[in-house]
Amino acid sequence: MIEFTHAIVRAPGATFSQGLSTAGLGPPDLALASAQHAAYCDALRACGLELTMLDAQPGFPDAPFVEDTAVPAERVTIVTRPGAATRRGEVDSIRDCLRGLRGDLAEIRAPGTVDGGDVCQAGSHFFVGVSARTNADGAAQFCEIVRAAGYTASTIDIRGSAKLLHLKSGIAYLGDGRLLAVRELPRTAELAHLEIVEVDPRESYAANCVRVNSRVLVAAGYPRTADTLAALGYSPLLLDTSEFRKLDGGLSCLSLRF
Ligand code: CIR
Repeated sequence: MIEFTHAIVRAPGATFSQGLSTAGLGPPDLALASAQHAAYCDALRACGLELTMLDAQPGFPDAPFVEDTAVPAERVTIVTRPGAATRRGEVDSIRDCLRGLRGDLAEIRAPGTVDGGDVCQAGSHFFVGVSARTNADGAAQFCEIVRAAGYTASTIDIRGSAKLLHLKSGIAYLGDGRLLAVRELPRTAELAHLEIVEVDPRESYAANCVRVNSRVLVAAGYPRTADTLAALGYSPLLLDTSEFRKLDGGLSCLSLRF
């Protein structure tokens, strides 16, 4: 498993409650979201990561979901082109930040769209979700970029899985050849060599957990998933994400880790 040393995060801004949402859970509370975000940052620090905190962007309510704007892998860093037009402008400050921290960057170009939430790295293989946000052109560009850097890559079409906004809404790579996944994940041939740990259908949201070094960040309130992970020998670190869930977001979306 990659040993992360760094993360980029962005706290929610004044307009956060206007972010995109299909959850039907009502608007998020900014004060609570800010407190949850601060606890998330503390958790990343507790996992040994140094944080770069970007300024809030009131013009982009969804900007705290930084994961969608870039994919910083060991051998290449890709700046994405988010599928939602209202989110495209988020990439400018991410690009500037990553250029300083990571050097040369690859970019997804129009008409391609990719949301980082659709990209799941499992060792040296990238799974790329084709979704309502990541189109076939963007997924193909992404695969070509990472293959040129020496990785393998394949796509998973999740457009038939209405509950999944992004691929990583339904899966998380835990390391050790093991994937946590919701039952409705389309089982492609490239998944065959992985051990798939199925999330209890009552806890689908908790599939979006994040392995960070010796810990696994898990959404609080999903005890079956936390117990399953603990039984497998992982060390779950529970975090309340209620306000981010209201905007269809989860734990992975809130940081770029490298
Ligand atoms: C959006 O709809 O784009 C945001 N409200 C939520 C993005 C969540 N990101 C992610 O799952 N990677």
